[in-house]
Amino acid sequence: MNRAPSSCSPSSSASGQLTVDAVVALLERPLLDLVFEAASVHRRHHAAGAVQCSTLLSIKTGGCSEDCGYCSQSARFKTPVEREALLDVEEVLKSARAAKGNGADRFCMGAAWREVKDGENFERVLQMVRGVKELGLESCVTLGMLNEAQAKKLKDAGLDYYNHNLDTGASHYEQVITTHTLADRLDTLDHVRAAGIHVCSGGILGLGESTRARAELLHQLATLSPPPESVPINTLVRVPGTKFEQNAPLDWTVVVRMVAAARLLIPDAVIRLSAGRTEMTEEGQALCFLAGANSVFLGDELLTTPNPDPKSDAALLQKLGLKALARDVGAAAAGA
Ligand code: SAM
Ligand code: DTB
Ligand code: SF4
Repeated sequence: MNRAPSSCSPSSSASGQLTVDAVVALLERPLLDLVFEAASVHRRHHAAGAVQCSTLLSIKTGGCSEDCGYCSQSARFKTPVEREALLDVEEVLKSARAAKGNGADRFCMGAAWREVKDGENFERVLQMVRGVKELGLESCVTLGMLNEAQAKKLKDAGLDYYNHNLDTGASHYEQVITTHTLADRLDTLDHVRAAGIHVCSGGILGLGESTRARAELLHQLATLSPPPESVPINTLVRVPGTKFEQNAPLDWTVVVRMVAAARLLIPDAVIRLSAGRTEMTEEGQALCFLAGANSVFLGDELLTTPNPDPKSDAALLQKLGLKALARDVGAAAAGA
């Protein structure tokens, strides 16, 4: 079902349905108007001083069959990443305890798989999810595509969020990935939703996409019914050996515009300023927080690439008067 945004509607079609053209127009608005409106909507829907903090761990690294042109873990590219087997449960829980000690409220585990396969490895991931929940942390996994029964098993293990990004707009998708389709990704999101797991889905900027492709991605996310609870906005980390290693760095305003438009189109979602923060200035990040970003990854590594030093992140949050949450930002805003 298509839906118009609940506030500050960008112009939409006569039927009131959100259109890609309307999202293009939103992305092209004068930057400060866009940020001002997004900030206003943000403050109506969320506790503006709070930032949800996740920590990531790669539980199974490299050797992936897929050809995602940005990814250090695709077996199709010769990158600095070495292939590793699925980690042991205890090793993962040790990292989760450390993440909790460092202020994270959610622990996200990523596997370089095209899809989940039933068997010993999946059972081990289910044990990891149970263990993370026992530590009192929210749990998130990103394991590639999955079917309905697998989503149900993850839910039964206590999984809170499943991350599965749409990555880019439909018109640009085949320039980035050819080994699975956008329709495959949407099917997995349906299974996650049907199992009652919160959906975390966003995309990547800097893949050579047009403004229209960015608008298509936002349109697709905003018209999911319901839209994702969590929307990561990643900027390409240019990994040597990948298809996009030579892509030009993005102008910082592109990220701000994408965050602000996501905030206006999906007012209730938590928007994560994800990969790419090491190349952003503090000022650029500050504008993203003003425009509605209210989540980050904390910790000096993402999956296989660096993230800002935790001390500098703590200092940045302190300078901006933002507080890391020990629980969901959306729940705090609702007074739960
Ligand atoms: N294999 C699973 C999948 O594709 O869903 C999970 C892991 S995959 C690494 C998770 C997400 O990380 C991708 O969908 C992509 O959005 C993001 N990502 C991967 N490499 C990236 C890079 N070099 N720069 C920015 N984001 C990246
Ligand atoms: C997401 O949207 N960003 C995270 C998480 N979901 C799994 C991954 C970022 C990966 C950046 C590249 C790397 O470290 O390999
Ligand atoms: Fe594999 Fe995921 Fe990387 Fe694509 S993004 S190559 S599916 S690990």
